Amino acid sequence: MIKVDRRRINKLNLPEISEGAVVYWMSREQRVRDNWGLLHARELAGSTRPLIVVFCLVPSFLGANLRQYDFMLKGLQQVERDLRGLGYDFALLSGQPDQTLPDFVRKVRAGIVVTDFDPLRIKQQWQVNIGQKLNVPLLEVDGHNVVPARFVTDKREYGARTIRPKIQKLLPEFLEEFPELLPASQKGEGFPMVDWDQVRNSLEVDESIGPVDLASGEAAAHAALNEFVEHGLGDYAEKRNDPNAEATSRLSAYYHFGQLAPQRAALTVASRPAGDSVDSYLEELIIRRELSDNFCLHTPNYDSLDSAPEWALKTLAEHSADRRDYIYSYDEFEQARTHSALWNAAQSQMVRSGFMHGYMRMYWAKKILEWSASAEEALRITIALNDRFELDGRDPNGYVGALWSIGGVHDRGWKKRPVFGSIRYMNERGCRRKFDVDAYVRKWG
Ligand code: FO1
Repeated sequence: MIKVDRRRINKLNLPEISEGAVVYWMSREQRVRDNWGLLHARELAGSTRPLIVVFCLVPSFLGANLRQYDFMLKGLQQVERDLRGLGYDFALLSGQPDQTLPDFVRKVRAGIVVTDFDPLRIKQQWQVNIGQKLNVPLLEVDGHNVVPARFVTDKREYGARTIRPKIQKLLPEFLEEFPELLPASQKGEGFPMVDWDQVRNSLEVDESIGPVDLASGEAAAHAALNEFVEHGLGDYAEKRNDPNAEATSRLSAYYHFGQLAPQRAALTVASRPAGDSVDSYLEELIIRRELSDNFCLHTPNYDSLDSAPEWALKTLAEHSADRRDYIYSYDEFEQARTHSALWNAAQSQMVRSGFMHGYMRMYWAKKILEWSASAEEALRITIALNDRFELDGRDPNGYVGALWSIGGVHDRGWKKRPVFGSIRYMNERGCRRKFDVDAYVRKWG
């Protein structure tokens, strides 16, 4: 018997459940296994209602390009195959979800709709619009956070130090094994198979940023998790800040597209012998990641400098007229044409592989602050480059990472310096103390 914890579920509109199918509108959690939203939809379907899974493909989502769409579509194709294998219907709708989904729900005479929690503005807006248009309930299920974002706290937290005890207190209740998704009990409507080639051809995205060499899909995500736990985790605490060691998990694209549940990774990592590596990975995976969702959920302008704390805005304003040794344009940054071989190498790593090492992401963004005309401009450039080249762009983690580096979000004040004021400073000398900078430049420069 599937029973999803009610504290993961949030009802977004007023109508009560009526006769008919259950529709699961998949969006952030693009997987079949370990998916609380899909499991709850299955729970509601029980033995009497058909369950239809639908994905709304937006022809151009927040400036995403072929790199991200290619990865996402390959994963979705596997989702369709696996769902059909269990006897479920899968449909792909093209267009804006608030234009297409309500009609679809009416057409299939659904009695209830379930979707994924996502703190991004556009998702929240879609949900409000769709909730208003439906005459059946729209439920949101948090399948991303181990401790549901709406439950852990009802306000924006100051930082890891304030959210950590709240999450830790609830972890024993929420870090539970997932039930298995049972096969369909009711025959569906028999939706035709999606024509994925046609879907690819219908995209209206920038194709100049091409796919990268990372296998997409739920199976690949599980394989990458197991590979990391077997071969990378042991050294994680010691080597995670060394971009040459490749000791990080490289799972972020799988989390971003929902091909891997953070909770699955947490269960797997937590089952290993206790130690610094397990602790520090769980800190990143649970506390830091859930802190990002908390920030975006309670900060509608999460991608603007206005959302930085007051002390940070004050110190940046005091130093806004400081002389900059270098000022680069967006194009110069994009083309890795700065004076710093280390910065250029980090930029090239991201452009070529769709991934920049976590430690370098901090250094890279801090230098954009140092070498831009203003902090606002620096944040704009950082987010634009991140969203264009990273596989996991346009994610709460990315917005919060940029604001941590440039706007002091979730950080505190440090020793004052030109341009930065008391925003934490990083420089190449610090990198040299941590890793072999020349080897990194040789590899990516
Ligand atoms: N979510 C959707 O529901 N439909 C889409 O067409 C879609 C496209 C897309 C492209 C690039 C990308 O990085 C994300 C995309 N997402 C899409 C959203 C994604 O699943 C995430 O939920 C959010 O970006 C972060 O929470």
